[in-house]
Amino acid sequence: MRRLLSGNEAIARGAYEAGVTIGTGYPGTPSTEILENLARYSPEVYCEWSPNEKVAFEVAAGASLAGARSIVTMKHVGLNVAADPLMTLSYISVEGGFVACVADDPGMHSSQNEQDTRNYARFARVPLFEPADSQEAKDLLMLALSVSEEFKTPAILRTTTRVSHSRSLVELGEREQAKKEIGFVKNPPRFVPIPVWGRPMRQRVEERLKGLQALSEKSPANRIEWRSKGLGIITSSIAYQYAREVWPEASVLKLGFSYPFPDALIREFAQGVDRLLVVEELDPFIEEHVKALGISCQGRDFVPGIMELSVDRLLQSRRLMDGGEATRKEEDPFRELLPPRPPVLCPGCPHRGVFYALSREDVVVTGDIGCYSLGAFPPLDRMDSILCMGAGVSMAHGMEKAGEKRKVVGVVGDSTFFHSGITGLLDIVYNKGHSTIIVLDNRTTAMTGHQDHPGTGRTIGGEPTVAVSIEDIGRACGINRVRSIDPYQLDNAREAIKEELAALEPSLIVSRAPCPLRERRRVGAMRTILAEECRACELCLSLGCPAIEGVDGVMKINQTLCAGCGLCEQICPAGAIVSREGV
Ligand SMILES: Cc1ncc(C[n+]2csc(CCOP(=O)(O)OP(=O)(O)O)c2C)c(N)n1
Repeated sequence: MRRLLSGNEAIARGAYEAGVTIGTGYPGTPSTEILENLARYSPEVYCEWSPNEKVAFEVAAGASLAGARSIVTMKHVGLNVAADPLMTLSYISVEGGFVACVADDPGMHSSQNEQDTRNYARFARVPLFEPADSQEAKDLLMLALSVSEEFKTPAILRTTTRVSHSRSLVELGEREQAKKEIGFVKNPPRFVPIPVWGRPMRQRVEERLKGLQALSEKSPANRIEWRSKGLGIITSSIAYQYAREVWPEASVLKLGFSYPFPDALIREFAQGVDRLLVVEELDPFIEEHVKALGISCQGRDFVPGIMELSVDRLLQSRRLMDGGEATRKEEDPFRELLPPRPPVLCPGCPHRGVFYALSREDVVVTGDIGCYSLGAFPPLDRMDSILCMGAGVSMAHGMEKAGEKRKVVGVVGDSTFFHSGITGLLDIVYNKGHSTIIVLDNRTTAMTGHQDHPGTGRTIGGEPTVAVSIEDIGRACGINRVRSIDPYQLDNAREAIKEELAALEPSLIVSRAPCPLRERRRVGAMRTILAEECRACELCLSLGCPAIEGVDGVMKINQTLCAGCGLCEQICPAGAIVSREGV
Protein backbone atom coordinates (compact mmCIF):
# COMPACT_ATOMS: atom_id res chain seq x y z
CA MET A 1 0.00 0.00 0.00
CA ARG A 2 1.27 3.48 -0.86
CA ARG A 3 0.62 6.59 1.20
CA LEU A 4 1.45 10.25 0.80
CA LEU A 5 3.77 11.01 3.73
CA SER A 6 6.03 13.83 4.79
CA GLY A 7 9.69 12.93 5.29
CA ASN A 8 9.17 13.07 9.06
CA GLU A 9 6.13 10.78 8.91
CA ALA A 10 8.09 8.40 6.70
CA ILE A 11 10.97 8.24 9.20
CA ALA A 12 8.49 7.41 11.97
CA ARG A 13 6.96 4.73 9.76
CA GLY A 14 10.40 3.32 8.95
CA ALA A 15 11.25 3.14 12.64
CA TYR A 16 8.01 1.31 13.31
CA GLU A 17 8.52 -1.17 10.47
CA ALA A 18 12.13 -1.79 11.49
CA GLY A 19 11.08 -2.92 14.96
CA VAL A 20 12.24 0.14 16.88
CA THR A 21 10.90 -0.06 20.41
CA ILE A 22 12.34 3.16 21.90
CA GLY A 23 12.07 6.68 20.44
CA THR A 24 13.27 9.74 22.30
CA GLY A 25 13.81 13.38 21.38
CA TYR A 26 13.51 17.04 22.16
CA PRO A 27 11.32 19.20 19.90
CA GLY A 28 12.95 21.44 17.31
CA THR A 29 11.77 22.48 13.86
CA PRO A 30 11.99 20.77 11.35
CA SER A 31 12.43 17.48 13.26
CA THR A 32 9.50 17.59 15.70
CA GLU A 33 6.92 15.52 13.82
CA ILE A 34 9.14 12.42 13.69
CA LEU A 35 8.59 11.63 17.35
CA GLU A 36 5.02 12.94 17.38
CA ASN A 37 4.20 10.38 14.66
CA LEU A 38 6.23 7.57 16.21
CA ALA A 39 4.35 8.07 19.49
CA ARG A 40 1.16 7.03 17.66
CA TYR A 41 2.58 3.48 17.53
CA SER A 42 2.40 3.19 21.32
CA PRO A 43 2.49 0.74 23.10
CA GLU A 44 4.65 -1.19 20.59
CA VAL A 45 7.04 1.77 20.60
CA TYR A 46 7.83 3.61 23.84
CA CYS A 47 8.35 7.33 23.14
CA GLU A 48 9.30 10.24 25.32
CA TRP A 49 10.06 13.93 25.08
CA SER A 50 13.21 14.16 27.17
CA PRO A 51 14.18 17.43 28.88
CA ASN A 52 16.94 18.03 26.31
CA GLU A 53 18.80 16.38 23.43
CA LYS A 54 21.70 15.10 25.51
CA VAL A 55 19.31 13.25 27.81
CA ALA A 56 17.25 11.98 24.84
CA PHE A 57 20.42 10.72 23.17
CA GLU A 58 21.61 8.96 26.30
CA VAL A 59 18.23 7.31 26.97
CA ALA A 60 18.15 5.90 23.43
CA ALA A 61 21.80 4.84 23.78
CA GLY A 62 20.99 2.99 27.02
CA ALA A 63 18.12 1.21 25.26
CA SER A 64 20.46 0.22 22.45
CA LEU A 65 23.04 -1.22 24.88
CA ALA A 66 20.25 -3.33 26.34
CA GLY A 67 19.63 -4.66 22.82
CA ALA A 68 16.65 -2.57 21.65
CA ARG A 69 16.48 -0.78 18.32
CA SER A 70 16.17 2.90 19.14
CA ILE A 71 16.06 6.32 17.50
CA VAL A 72 16.60 9.80 18.87
CA THR A 73 15.31 12.93 17.10
CA MET A 74 16.41 16.56 17.18
CA LYS A 75 17.19 19.58 15.06
CA HIS A 76 20.72 20.45 13.96
CA VAL A 77 21.53 22.68 16.95
CA GLY A 78 20.21 19.91 19.18
CA LEU A 79 23.13 17.76 18.10
CA ASN A 80 25.46 20.33 19.62
CA VAL A 81 23.74 19.63 22.94
CA ALA A 82 24.05 15.86 22.36
CA ALA A 83 27.54 16.02 20.86
CA ASP A 84 29.20 14.81 24.05
CA PRO A 85 27.47 11.41 24.16
CA LEU A 86 27.69 11.09 20.35
CA MET A 87 31.47 11.33 20.31
CA THR A 88 31.93 8.60 22.90
CA LEU A 89 29.04 6.34 21.91
CA SER A 90 30.97 6.06 18.67
CA TYR A 91 33.77 4.47 20.76
CA ILE A 92 31.79 2.30 23.15
CA SER A 93 29.64 0.96 20.28
CA VAL A 94 25.98 -0.01 20.27
CA GLU A 95 24.05 -3.26 20.39
CA GLY A 96 20.52 -2.72 19.08
CA GLY A 97 20.45 -0.44 15.99
CA PHE A 98 20.79 3.22 17.05
CA VAL A 99 20.08 6.16 14.74
CA ALA A 100 20.19 9.86 15.54
CA CYS A 101 17.69 11.55 13.19
CA VAL A 102 18.91 15.11 12.85
CA ALA A 103 17.10 17.75 10.79
CA ASP A 104 19.05 20.66 9.33
CA ASP A 105 17.46 23.98 8.46
CA PRO A 106 19.23 25.57 5.46
CA GLY A 107 17.97 29.10 5.10
CA MET A 108 17.32 29.36 8.85
CA HIS A 109 13.53 29.29 8.49
CA SER A 110 13.18 28.64 12.20
CA SER A 111 16.65 28.36 13.63
CA GLN A 112 19.36 30.50 15.10
CA ASN A 113 22.08 29.24 12.77
CA GLU A 114 22.61 27.18 9.63
CA GLN A 115 25.17 24.54 10.62
CA ASP A 116 25.63 21.40 8.51
CA THR A 117 25.19 18.16 10.47
CA ARG A 118 27.20 16.15 7.95
CA ASN A 119 30.35 17.46 9.64
CA TYR A 120 29.36 15.63 12.83
CA ALA A 121 29.35 12.28 11.03
CA ARG A 122 32.95 12.80 9.96
CA PHE A 123 33.83 14.22 13.38
CA ALA A 124 32.39 11.22 15.25
CA ARG A 125 33.42 8.71 12.53
CA VAL A 126 29.91 7.33 12.18
CA PRO A 127 27.91 6.47 9.05
CA LEU A 128 25.72 9.17 7.53
CA PHE A 129 22.55 8.75 5.47
CA GLU A 130 20.85 11.53 3.51
CA PRO A 131 17.39 10.98 2.01
CA ALA A 132 16.13 13.07 -0.92
CA ASP A 133 12.40 12.27 -0.53
CA SER A 134 9.95 10.53 1.80
CA GLN A 135 10.44 7.02 0.37
CA GLU A 136 14.16 7.37 0.90
CA ALA A 137 13.58 8.81 4.35
CA LYS A 138 11.90 5.55 5.29
CA ASP A 139 14.30 3.26 3.41
CA LEU A 140 17.48 4.94 4.58
CA LEU A 141 16.33 5.04 8.20
CA MET A 142 15.79 1.27 7.97
CA LEU A 143 19.16 0.80 6.28
CA ALA A 144 20.83 3.01 8.90
CA LEU A 145 19.40 0.82 11.67
CA SER A 146 20.69 -2.37 10.12
CA VAL A 147 24.14 -0.88 9.33
CA SER A 148 24.27 0.41 12.90
CA GLU A 149 23.52 -3.05 14.23
CA GLU A 150 25.91 -4.86 11.91
CA PHE A 151 28.84 -2.54 12.64
CA LYS A 152 27.83 -1.77 16.23
CA THR A 153 28.02 1.94 15.49
CA PRO A 154 25.65 4.82 16.07
CA ALA A 155 24.42 6.23 12.73
CA ILE A 156 23.12 9.64 11.68
CA LEU A 157 20.14 10.18 9.38
CA ARG A 158 20.36 13.78 8.24
CA THR A 159 17.36 15.48 6.68
CA THR A 160 16.73 19.09 5.72
CA THR A 161 13.58 21.19 6.06
CA ARG A 162 12.41 20.43 2.50
CA VAL A 163 12.81 16.68 2.96
CA SER A 164 11.29 16.70 6.46
CA HIS A 165 8.21 18.67 5.49
CA SER A 166 7.42 17.84 1.86
CA ARG A 167 5.21 14.91 1.01
CA SER A 168 5.69 12.14 -1.50
CA LEU A 169 4.46 8.59 -1.97
CA VAL A 170 5.80 5.91 0.34
CA GLU A 171 5.32 2.14 0.10
CA LEU A 172 4.23 0.80 3.46
CA GLY A 173 5.41 -2.55 4.84
CA GLU A 174 4.79 -4.76 7.84
CA ARG A 175 6.52 -4.33 11.18
CA GLU A 176 9.51 -6.63 11.70
CA GLN A 177 9.81 -8.00 15.18
CA ALA A 178 13.02 -7.14 17.00
CA LYS A 179 15.59 -9.86 16.52
CA LYS A 180 17.66 -9.29 19.63
CA GLU A 181 16.84 -10.45 23.12
CA ILE A 182 16.63 -7.60 25.57
CA GLY A 183 19.25 -7.95 28.27
CA PHE A 184 22.46 -6.00 28.78
CA VAL A 185 25.51 -8.23 28.52
CA LYS A 186 28.26 -7.04 30.81
CA ASN A 187 31.48 -6.37 28.90
CA PRO A 188 33.60 -3.58 30.42
CA PRO A 189 36.32 -3.56 27.72
CA ARG A 190 33.52 -2.79 25.26
CA PHE A 191 31.39 -0.35 27.21
CA VAL A 192 33.71 1.41 29.67
CA PRO A 193 36.03 3.88 27.94
CA ILE A 194 38.56 4.37 30.72
CA PRO A 195 41.94 4.82 29.04
CA VAL A 196 43.06 1.19 29.24
CA TRP A 197 39.95 0.04 27.36
CA GLY A 198 39.36 3.31 25.53
CA ARG A 199 42.57 3.14 23.49
CA PRO A 200 41.69 -0.17 21.82
CA MET A 201 38.21 1.28 21.18
CA ARG A 202 39.87 4.15 19.35
CA GLN A 203 41.63 1.61 17.11
CA ARG A 204 38.39 -0.26 16.52
CA VAL A 205 36.67 2.94 15.40
CA GLU A 206 39.24 3.26 12.57
CA GLU A 207 38.84 -0.40 11.60
CA ARG A 208 35.08 0.00 11.62
CA LEU A 209 35.33 3.02 9.36
CA LYS A 210 37.18 0.95 6.76
CA GLY A 211 34.45 -1.68 6.86
CA LEU A 212 31.77 1.00 6.55
CA GLN A 213 33.57 2.49 3.59
CA ALA A 214 33.63 -0.85 1.80
CA LEU A 215 29.90 -1.10 2.41
CA SER A 216 29.21 2.42 1.17
CA GLU A 217 31.11 1.59 -2.08
CA LYS A 218 28.62 -1.11 -3.00
CA SER A 219 25.50 0.21 -1.27
CA PRO A 220 22.53 0.76 -3.61
CA ALA A 221 21.97 3.98 -1.64
CA ASN A 222 24.90 5.38 -3.65
CA ARG A 223 24.14 5.12 -7.34
CA ILE A 224 25.35 6.40 -10.66
CA GLU A 225 22.74 7.52 -13.16
CA TRP A 226 24.52 7.65 -16.51
CA ARG A 227 23.25 10.17 -19.02
CA SER A 228 25.36 12.57 -21.09
CA LYS A 229 29.09 12.29 -20.29
CA GLY A 230 29.64 16.02 -20.85
CA LEU A 231 28.69 16.95 -17.30
CA GLY A 232 28.67 14.79 -14.18
CA ILE A 233 27.10 15.95 -10.95
CA ILE A 234 27.80 14.56 -7.49
CA THR A 235 24.99 15.41 -5.13
CA SER A 236 22.96 14.30 -2.11
CA SER A 237 19.78 15.07 -0.18
CA ILE A 238 17.26 17.53 -1.64
CA ALA A 239 19.99 19.07 -3.82
CA TYR A 240 19.64 15.91 -5.95
CA GLN A 241 16.05 16.83 -6.88
CA TYR A 242 16.97 20.40 -7.79
CA ALA A 243 20.02 19.29 -9.79
CA ARG A 244 17.94 16.79 -11.78
CA GLU A 245 15.55 19.56 -12.73
CA VAL A 246 18.22 22.08 -13.69
CA TRP A 247 20.63 19.70 -15.50
CA PRO A 248 18.28 16.95 -16.80
CA GLU A 249 20.89 15.85 -19.36
CA ALA A 250 23.74 15.40 -16.86
CA SER A 251 25.00 12.14 -15.38
CA VAL A 252 24.57 12.02 -11.62
CA LEU A 253 26.28 10.27 -8.73
CA LYS A 254 23.66 10.39 -6.01
CA LEU A 255 24.90 9.78 -2.50
CA GLY A 256 22.39 8.46 0.04
CA PHE A 257 24.95 6.65 2.25
CA SER A 258 27.21 9.66 2.11
CA TYR A 259 29.81 9.02 4.82
CA PRO A 260 32.24 7.30 4.75
CA PHE A 261 32.58 8.39 1.12
CA PRO A 262 32.53 5.70 -1.57
CA ASP A 263 35.92 6.74 -2.98
CA ALA A 264 36.16 4.12 -5.72
CA LEU A 265 32.67 4.99 -6.94
CA ILE A 266 33.55 8.69 -6.94
CA ARG A 267 36.70 7.94 -8.98
CA GLU A 268 34.78 5.76 -11.44
CA PHE A 269 32.19 8.47 -11.92
CA ALA A 270 34.74 11.27 -12.27
CA GLN A 271 36.62 9.30 -14.93
CA GLY A 272 33.45 8.80 -16.93
CA VAL A 273 32.60 12.50 -17.37
CA ASP A 274 34.29 15.50 -19.00
CA ARG A 275 33.37 18.05 -16.36
CA LEU A 276 32.53 17.41 -12.72
CA LEU A 277 30.28 19.57 -10.57
CA VAL A 278 29.30 19.04 -6.92
CA VAL A 279 25.83 20.31 -6.07
CA GLU A 280 25.26 20.35 -2.32
CA GLU A 281 23.49 22.53 0.21
CA LEU A 282 25.49 24.37 2.89
CA ASP A 283 29.09 23.24 3.48
CA PRO A 284 31.40 21.97 0.72
CA PHE A 285 31.41 18.61 2.50
CA ILE A 286 31.53 16.44 -0.63
CA GLU A 287 33.51 18.93 -2.72
CA GLU A 288 36.41 19.12 -0.30
CA HIS A 289 36.60 15.34 -0.13
CA VAL A 290 36.56 14.95 -3.91
CA LYS A 291 39.35 17.51 -4.16
CA ALA A 292 41.26 15.72 -1.38
CA LEU A 293 41.12 12.60 -3.56
CA GLY A 294 43.03 14.60 -6.18
CA ILE A 295 40.03 14.86 -8.49
CA SER A 296 39.36 18.26 -9.92
CA CYS A 297 35.79 19.42 -9.66
CA GLN A 298 33.76 22.57 -9.33
CA GLY A 299 31.19 23.38 -6.71
CA ARG A 300 31.25 26.52 -4.63
CA ASP A 301 32.54 28.42 -7.69
CA PHE A 302 28.97 28.25 -9.01
CA VAL A 303 26.69 26.84 -6.31
CA PRO A 304 25.95 29.11 -3.33
CA GLY A 305 27.15 27.79 0.03
CA ILE A 306 24.82 29.70 2.28
CA MET A 307 21.03 29.66 2.56
CA GLU A 308 18.69 27.13 1.06
CA LEU A 309 19.18 26.02 -2.53
CA SER A 310 16.29 26.08 -4.98
CA VAL A 311 15.74 25.37 -8.64
CA ASP A 312 15.85 29.13 -9.26
CA ARG A 313 19.19 29.54 -7.54
CA LEU A 314 20.67 26.60 -9.41
CA LEU A 315 19.40 27.97 -12.71
CA GLN A 316 21.62 30.95 -11.93
CA SER A 317 24.50 28.54 -11.31
CA ARG A 318 23.82 26.93 -14.67
CA ARG A 319 23.87 30.29 -16.43
CA LEU A 320 27.17 31.14 -14.75
CA MET A 321 28.69 27.78 -15.67
CA ASP A 322 27.64 28.23 -19.27
CA GLY A 323 29.57 31.49 -19.32
CA GLY A 324 26.56 33.76 -18.92
CA GLU A 325 25.86 36.45 -16.38
CA ALA A 326 23.85 35.70 -13.29
CA THR A 327 20.70 37.76 -13.59
CA ARG A 328 19.94 39.56 -10.36
CA LYS A 329 16.39 38.34 -10.30
CA GLU A 330 14.39 39.23 -7.21
CA GLU A 331 13.71 35.88 -5.53
CA ASP A 332 10.33 36.92 -4.24
CA PRO A 333 8.49 38.98 -6.86
CA PHE A 334 5.67 39.79 -4.42
CA ARG A 335 7.89 41.16 -1.68
CA GLU A 336 7.50 44.78 -2.84
CA LEU A 337 3.73 44.51 -2.99
CA LEU A 338 3.20 43.21 0.52
CA PRO A 339 2.89 45.51 3.52
CA PRO A 340 5.69 44.97 6.06
CA ARG A 341 4.54 42.76 8.95
CA PRO A 342 7.13 42.72 11.70
CA PRO A 343 7.03 39.54 13.79
CA VAL A 344 5.13 40.09 17.04
CA LEU A 345 3.91 38.12 20.03
CA CYS A 346 0.38 36.74 19.50
CA PRO A 347 -2.61 38.67 20.87
CA GLY A 348 -3.11 37.62 24.50
CA CYS A 349 0.43 36.18 24.83
CA PRO A 350 1.31 36.16 28.53
CA HIS A 351 4.95 37.04 27.75
CA ARG A 352 3.85 40.53 26.69
CA GLY A 353 3.07 41.68 30.24
CA VAL A 354 6.59 40.86 31.44
CA PHE A 355 8.28 42.58 28.51
CA TYR A 356 6.08 45.62 29.00
CA ALA A 357 7.04 45.73 32.69
CA LEU A 358 10.73 45.32 31.78
CA SER A 359 10.48 48.10 29.24
CA ARG A 360 9.90 50.46 32.16
CA GLU A 361 13.23 49.53 33.81
CA ASP A 362 16.80 50.46 32.92
CA VAL A 363 18.14 46.91 32.78
CA VAL A 364 19.99 44.64 30.38
CA VAL A 365 17.95 41.58 29.34
CA THR A 366 19.79 38.45 28.26
CA GLY A 367 17.13 36.41 26.52
CA ASP A 368 16.56 33.00 25.08
CA ILE A 369 15.07 31.24 22.08
CA GLY A 370 11.34 30.49 22.60
CA CYS A 371 8.38 32.60 21.48
CA TYR A 372 9.69 35.32 23.76
CA SER A 373 12.56 35.95 21.33
CA LEU A 374 9.89 38.16 19.70
CA GLY A 375 10.31 40.49 22.68
CA ALA A 376 13.42 41.74 20.87
CA PHE A 377 11.33 43.62 18.28
CA PRO A 378 9.84 47.09 18.61
CA PRO A 379 7.78 48.37 20.21
CA LEU A 380 8.62 46.06 23.16
CA ASP A 381 12.31 46.03 22.25
CA ARG A 382 13.19 44.42 25.56
CA MET A 383 15.52 41.57 24.78
CA ASP A 384 19.18 42.37 24.26
CA SER A 385 20.85 39.05 23.41
CA ILE A 386 20.07 35.50 22.32
CA LEU A 387 22.74 32.81 22.07
CA CYS A 388 21.39 29.29 22.52
CA MET A 389 18.95 27.45 24.76
CA GLY A 390 19.76 28.11 28.42
CA ALA A 391 22.08 31.04 27.74
CA GLY A 392 19.45 33.56 28.85
CA VAL A 393 20.28 32.51 32.41
CA SER A 394 24.05 32.02 32.23
CA MET A 395 24.80 35.12 30.17
CA ALA A 396 23.04 37.29 32.73
CA HIS A 397 25.52 35.99 35.30
CA GLY A 398 28.47 36.57 32.98
CA MET A 399 27.46 40.17 32.32
CA GLU A 400 27.01 40.86 35.98
CA LYS A 401 30.42 39.34 36.83
CA ALA A 402 31.99 41.43 34.07
CA GLY A 403 30.85 44.50 35.98
CA GLU A 404 27.85 45.62 33.92
CA LYS A 405 26.58 48.68 35.78
CA ARG A 406 22.90 48.09 35.17
CA LYS A 407 21.05 45.21 36.75
CA VAL A 408 20.91 42.19 34.43
CA VAL A 409 17.76 40.15 33.97
CA GLY A 410 17.85 36.69 32.36
CA VAL A 411 14.69 35.50 30.62
CA VAL A 412 13.87 31.87 29.67
CA GLY A 413 10.76 29.87 28.85
CA ASP A 414 9.57 26.90 30.89
CA SER A 415 10.69 24.25 28.40
CA THR A 416 14.03 26.00 28.07
CA PHE A 417 14.36 26.18 31.85
CA PHE A 418 14.08 22.38 32.07
CA HIS A 419 16.27 21.94 28.95
CA SER A 420 19.30 23.83 30.19
CA GLY A 421 18.25 26.76 32.37
CA ILE A 422 18.63 24.90 35.67
CA THR A 423 22.39 24.54 35.48
CA GLY A 424 22.80 28.27 34.80
CA LEU A 425 20.68 29.00 37.86
CA LEU A 426 22.88 26.72 39.96
CA ASP A 427 25.89 28.60 38.68
CA ILE A 428 24.46 31.95 39.77
CA VAL A 429 23.75 30.70 43.27
CA TYR A 430 27.02 28.81 43.65
CA ASN A 431 29.14 31.67 42.41
CA LYS A 432 27.34 34.35 44.42
CA GLY A 433 25.72 36.23 41.58
CA HIS A 434 22.63 38.37 42.05
CA SER A 435 20.92 38.37 38.68
CA THR A 436 17.16 38.25 38.47
CA ILE A 437 15.94 35.31 36.40
CA ILE A 438 12.43 35.32 34.99
CA VAL A 439 10.92 32.05 33.76
CA LEU A 440 8.13 32.75 31.31
CA ASP A 441 6.01 29.71 32.12
CA ASN A 442 3.23 29.34 29.57
CA ARG A 443 2.80 25.65 30.45
CA THR A 444 4.04 24.37 27.09
CA THR A 445 6.80 24.42 24.49
CA ALA A 446 4.92 26.94 22.38
CA MET A 447 7.53 27.87 19.79
CA THR A 448 7.79 24.38 18.31
CA GLY A 449 4.06 23.62 18.36
CA HIS A 450 3.01 22.99 21.97
CA GLN A 451 4.88 19.90 23.06
CA ASP A 452 4.76 18.74 26.67
CA HIS A 453 7.75 18.90 29.01
CA PRO A 454 8.52 17.99 32.64
CA GLY A 455 6.47 20.92 33.94
CA THR A 456 3.20 20.28 32.09
CA GLY A 457 2.02 17.18 33.94
CA ARG A 458 1.49 15.20 30.70
CA THR A 459 3.64 12.76 28.71
CA ILE A 460 3.97 12.70 24.91
CA GLY A 461 1.05 10.25 24.85
CA GLY A 462 -1.12 12.63 26.90
CA GLU A 463 -0.98 10.53 30.09
CA PRO A 464 -0.96 12.41 33.39
CA THR A 465 2.41 12.50 35.17
CA VAL A 466 4.23 14.54 37.80
CA ALA A 467 4.27 18.26 36.99
CA VAL A 468 7.68 19.40 38.20
CA SER A 469 7.59 22.74 40.01
CA ILE A 470 9.95 25.42 38.74
CA GLU A 471 9.69 27.24 42.08
CA ASP A 472 10.74 24.09 43.98
CA ILE A 473 13.70 23.61 41.66
CA GLY A 474 14.69 27.25 42.22
CA ARG A 475 14.58 26.75 45.99
CA ALA A 476 16.44 23.45 45.72
CA CYS A 477 19.16 25.27 43.78
CA GLY A 478 19.55 27.54 46.79
CA ILE A 479 17.60 30.62 45.70
CA ASN A 480 15.92 32.29 48.67
CA ARG A 481 13.90 34.80 46.71
CA VAL A 482 11.45 32.79 44.61
CA ARG A 483 8.06 34.18 43.65
CA SER A 484 5.32 33.65 41.09
CA ILE A 485 3.45 36.37 39.24
CA ASP A 486 0.43 36.63 36.97
CA PRO A 487 1.72 38.47 33.89
CA TYR A 488 -1.77 39.77 33.11
CA GLN A 489 -1.78 41.76 36.40
CA LEU A 490 0.52 44.50 35.23
CA ASP A 491 0.85 46.48 38.47
CA ASN A 492 1.69 43.41 40.52
CA ALA A 493 4.12 42.17 37.89
CA ARG A 494 5.90 45.52 37.77
CA GLU A 495 6.12 45.75 41.53
CA ALA A 496 7.51 42.22 41.83
CA ILE A 497 10.12 42.85 39.16
CA LYS A 498 11.13 46.16 40.80
CA GLU A 499 11.55 44.50 44.19
CA GLU A 500 13.65 41.65 42.84
CA LEU A 501 15.83 44.00 40.83
CA ALA A 502 16.58 45.92 44.02
CA ALA A 503 17.58 42.79 45.95
CA LEU A 504 21.27 42.10 46.40
CA GLU A 505 20.89 38.38 46.01
CA PRO A 506 19.77 36.14 43.17
CA SER A 507 16.07 35.85 42.58
CA LEU A 508 13.72 33.76 40.51
CA ILE A 509 10.41 35.06 39.23
CA VAL A 510 8.05 32.58 37.63
CA SER A 511 5.60 34.39 35.37
CA ARG A 512 2.81 31.89 34.92
CA ALA A 513 -0.17 31.88 32.58
CA PRO A 514 -1.00 29.26 29.94
CA CYS A 515 -0.50 29.96 26.25
CA PRO A 516 -4.00 30.91 24.97
CA LEU A 517 -3.24 29.25 21.64
CA ARG A 518 -2.61 25.93 23.34
CA GLU A 519 -5.69 26.35 25.54
CA ARG A 520 -7.72 27.36 22.50
CA ARG A 521 -9.66 29.93 24.46
CA ARG A 522 -9.71 33.64 25.18
CA VAL A 523 -7.98 34.91 28.30
CA GLY A 524 -10.94 37.10 29.23
CA ALA A 525 -13.60 39.38 27.83
CA MET A 526 -12.77 41.08 24.54
CA ARG A 527 -11.88 44.75 24.84
CA THR A 528 -13.03 47.70 22.79
CA ILE A 529 -12.05 51.40 22.62
CA LEU A 530 -14.63 54.07 23.41
CA ALA A 531 -14.00 56.62 20.68
CA GLU A 532 -15.29 59.53 22.74
CA GLU A 533 -12.89 58.80 25.62
CA CYS A 534 -9.79 58.02 23.53
CA ARG A 535 -7.18 60.81 23.48
CA ALA A 536 -5.18 59.08 20.75
CA CYS A 537 -2.08 59.15 22.97
CA GLU A 538 -1.13 55.81 21.34
CA LEU A 539 0.22 54.36 24.58
CA CYS A 540 -1.77 51.19 23.85
CA LEU A 541 0.39 50.68 20.74
CA SER A 542 3.46 50.30 22.96
CA LEU A 543 2.24 46.81 23.87
CA GLY A 544 2.85 45.64 20.33
CA CYS A 545 -0.46 43.78 20.33
CA PRO A 546 -1.53 42.84 16.79
CA ALA A 547 -5.19 43.35 17.79
CA ILE A 548 -4.69 47.10 18.38
CA GLU A 549 -4.78 49.17 15.23
CA GLY A 550 -4.10 52.86 14.81
CA VAL A 551 -5.40 54.18 11.51
CA ASP A 552 -5.05 57.93 10.89
CA GLY A 553 -4.79 58.56 14.62
CA VAL A 554 -7.96 56.60 15.39
CA MET A 555 -7.38 53.63 17.72
CA LYS A 556 -9.36 50.45 17.30
CA ILE A 557 -9.30 46.91 18.63
CA ASN A 558 -9.71 44.23 16.02
CA GLN A 559 -12.46 42.07 17.44
CA THR A 560 -11.40 38.97 15.55
CA LEU A 561 -7.92 39.09 17.03
CA CYS A 562 -8.53 40.32 20.59
CA ALA A 563 -7.82 37.52 23.09
CA GLY A 564 -9.16 39.49 26.05
CA CYS A 565 -5.93 39.66 28.08
CA GLY A 566 -6.85 43.15 29.26
CA LEU A 567 -3.31 44.57 29.29
CA CYS A 568 -4.41 47.48 27.08
CA GLU A 569 -7.18 48.36 29.50
CA GLN A 570 -4.63 48.48 32.31
CA ILE A 571 -2.29 50.89 30.57
CA CYS A 572 -4.83 53.25 28.97
CA PRO A 573 -4.52 56.54 30.91
CA ALA A 574 -7.92 57.79 29.68
CA GLY A 575 -9.95 54.75 30.73
CA ALA A 576 -11.09 54.51 27.12
CA ILE A 577 -10.60 50.74 26.87
CA VAL A 578 -13.34 48.62 28.34
CA SER A 579 -14.64 45.08 28.28
CA ARG A 580 -16.94 44.56 25.36
CA GLU A 581 -19.65 43.23 27.61
CA GLY A 582 -19.53 46.58 29.39
CA VAL A 583 -20.24 48.66 26.26
C1 LIG B 1 19.32 23.02 21.15
C2 LIG B 1 17.97 23.41 20.64
N1 LIG B 1 16.97 22.51 20.68
C3 LIG B 1 15.74 22.85 20.23
C4 LIG B 1 15.50 24.10 19.73
C5 LIG B 1 14.12 24.47 19.19
N2 LIG B 1 13.47 25.37 20.15
C6 LIG B 1 13.51 26.72 20.03
S1 LIG B 1 12.83 27.48 21.34
C7 LIG B 1 12.40 26.08 22.06
C8 LIG B 1 11.69 26.02 23.40
C9 LIG B 1 10.50 26.89 23.46
O1 LIG B 1 9.75 26.62 24.59
P1 LIG B 1 9.75 27.52 25.87
O2 LIG B 1 11.11 27.74 26.40
O3 LIG B 1 8.79 26.92 26.83
O4 LIG B 1 9.21 28.93 25.34
P2 LIG B 1 7.85 29.29 24.55
O5 LIG B 1 8.12 29.14 23.11
O6 LIG B 1 6.78 28.37 25.08
O7 LIG B 1 7.57 30.71 24.91
C10 LIG B 1 12.80 25.00 21.29
C11 LIG B 1 12.55 23.60 21.66
C12 LIG B 1 16.59 25.00 19.69
N3 LIG B 1 16.47 26.24 19.21
N4 LIG B 1 17.80 24.64 20.16
